Amino acid sequence: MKKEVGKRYSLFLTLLSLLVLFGGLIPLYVDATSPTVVVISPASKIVSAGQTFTLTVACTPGQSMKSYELRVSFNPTLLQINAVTEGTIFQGYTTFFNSGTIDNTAGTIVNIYGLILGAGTVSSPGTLVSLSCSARLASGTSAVGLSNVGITNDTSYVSTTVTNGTVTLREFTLSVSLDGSGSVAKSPNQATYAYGTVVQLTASASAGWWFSSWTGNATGSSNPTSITITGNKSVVAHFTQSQYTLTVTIDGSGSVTKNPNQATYAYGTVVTVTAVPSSGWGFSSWGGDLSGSQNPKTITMNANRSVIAHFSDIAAPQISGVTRTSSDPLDTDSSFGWVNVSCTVTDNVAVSQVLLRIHNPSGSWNNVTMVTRGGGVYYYRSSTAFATAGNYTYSIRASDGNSNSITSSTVAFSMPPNWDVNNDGRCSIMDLVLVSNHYGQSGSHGWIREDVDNNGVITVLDLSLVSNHYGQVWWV
Ligand SMILES: [Ca+2]
Ligand SMILES: [Ca+2]
Ligand SMILES: [Ca+2]
Repeated sequence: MKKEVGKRYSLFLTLLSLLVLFGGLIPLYVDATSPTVVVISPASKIVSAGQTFTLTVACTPGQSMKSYELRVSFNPTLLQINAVTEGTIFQGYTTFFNSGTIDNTAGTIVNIYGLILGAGTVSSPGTLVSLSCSARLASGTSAVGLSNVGITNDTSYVSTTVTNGTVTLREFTLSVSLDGSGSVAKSPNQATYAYGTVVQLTASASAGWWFSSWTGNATGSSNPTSITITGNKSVVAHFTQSQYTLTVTIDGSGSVTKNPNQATYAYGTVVTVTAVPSSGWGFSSWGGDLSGSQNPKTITMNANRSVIAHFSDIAAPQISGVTRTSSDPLDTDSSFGWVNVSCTVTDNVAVSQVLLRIHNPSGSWNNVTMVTRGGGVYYYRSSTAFATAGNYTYSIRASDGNSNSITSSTVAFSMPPNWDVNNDGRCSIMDLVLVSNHYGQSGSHGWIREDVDNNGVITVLDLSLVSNHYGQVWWV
């Protein structure tokens, strides 16, 4: 018997040493019964604003139980308790249950209790009560607290352990996506937002783009706009590429080609402009939003652009139909003789001046202005310009208003002296014969060359005037 006691004592020591060794690791239950555990379930509930949900007060009895009583506290700005209903723990028994008094202003439920009527206890886990809850339109975390928790068996309160819970009313996301090129600033700029937060959205278009509208959970085209967070929100900001016009103005005559040739251009498009002058015209320079005379030239479309192409007249006038008429008979006496030179001058723009350059027999020269009589016809009529006998040449120089000019070919013209009646360059017996042939005739003054002194009658004086030059040669 003692030996047996000794064996037991030895076993006890062994167990004791094990307890000393592992005492820090293995829970040591000294009592025969564990505490009854009362918890809010689920311990951490996450809900959305406005959501209805159920919390329970769950109980794991540490020993047989017969009744419970408790109070609940919560944050009334976040939660509203709609109803308290009896739980499952006393299922199968007739019970007496009081659902308590809900105060959604104070955030309390008091006087919740329940018990088994008559004989009976339970020791299986179950729920004491269910709380039908609504999340208010807010975000945040409410503690759900248990207090005045009492659990009894048939005879007394039993040891309890109480664990509170929380309900978190989640925050929401605001996602912004971009259509086109730009950015959107959120103010405040947060990863998540509490329910009811007003977020201002400001769209900024990239260069060459403009903000056009919002879609998704924002609408319209106001910028900035604001959105109230009542859930997860998503917004699309639409940007539209700016289009610009390229206007070309022509100064002079010609055209300008654009490559690419479009009615409008997106921001940053590089357009090559090529000036193409009309026939008789030359490209001189760019104006407006371009300068210089490079051709072709490029222009970058980062705004509406206006370009002027200046073309200048490079075609000289044209001279045709150079004609000379003169008095008949020719006469160096300006009272009786004249010479008229005429021509036709045309220009692609306008004729500004037509000059007749006369090279005189003496070697001098002079310019005289030809006058127009319309239709491009110009003339110079003179009774004095050719009043000296001898060899002349003349040419016509025509100018437009743009520094273009042309000179006609040179025309030779000889003005015979009156004593060379037959115009053969020398004074001979033939000239005297011609005068003699008309001897005694009369007419208007100088009507024929034989009336050398232009007095209207052929007399000896005419013969004398010729004879004074007999043998002279003027023709060179
Ligand atoms: Ca011209
Ligand atoms: Ca002669
Ligand atoms: Ca005469």
